[in-house]
Amino acid sequence: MFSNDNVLKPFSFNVKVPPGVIDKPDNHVHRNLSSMKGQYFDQEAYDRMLQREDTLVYEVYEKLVPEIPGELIQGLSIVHPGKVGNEYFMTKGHYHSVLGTGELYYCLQGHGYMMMETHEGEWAAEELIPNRAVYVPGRWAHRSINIGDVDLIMLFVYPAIAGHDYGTIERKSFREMVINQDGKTVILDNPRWMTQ
Ligand code: PAN
Ligand code: ZN
Repeated sequence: MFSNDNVLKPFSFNVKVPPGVIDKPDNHVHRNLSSMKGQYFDQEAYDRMLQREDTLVYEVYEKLVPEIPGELIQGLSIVHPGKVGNEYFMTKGHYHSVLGTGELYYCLQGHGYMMMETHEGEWAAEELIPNRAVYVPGRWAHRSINIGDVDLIMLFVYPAIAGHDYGTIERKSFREMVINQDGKTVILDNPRWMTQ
């Protein structure tokens, strides 16, 4: 993490897609199935899959900057293809701790959805295809979901002060889920969603 005394100089970095890497990331996060307990609808399928292997579901590469107003964190999010039962691989999803901070995503490869919702119960899903940008306004929780057969790769940019609130989604889940039903991708009400 950057301390506030660090003076930030302009910089650039190369993005390589595929495979979905950036030069000299400050952080490389691995999220495996075991870190997503309770998030997938089909709990039995989740347990069975985890018994076989703690599969890598998604990765994040970050370029860090001082966490002060005005600075922007950027990086790549890579959601691997796969399903737990009929539900597609996805990120944990979160609200920003500073609720009013937004985020821009730019899809570089793959096919998916950005699932979003507010504390007030509104929800929205935007389709992710290569060269499409999705804007997540402040106040909206967001989760990316890979509905394709290849890695879903997105560049993201968000305010360095945003912070992450994972707890709310871990407790309540998302209102809608994206599953494969008889070979078709559908968005359905999530029975695990809690209103409070
Ligand atoms: C992204 C996400 C990234 C992984 O950088 O952190 O896609 O998703 P989770 O953080 O939900 O595990 C972002 O939205 N940052 O704010
Ligand atoms: Zn975010």
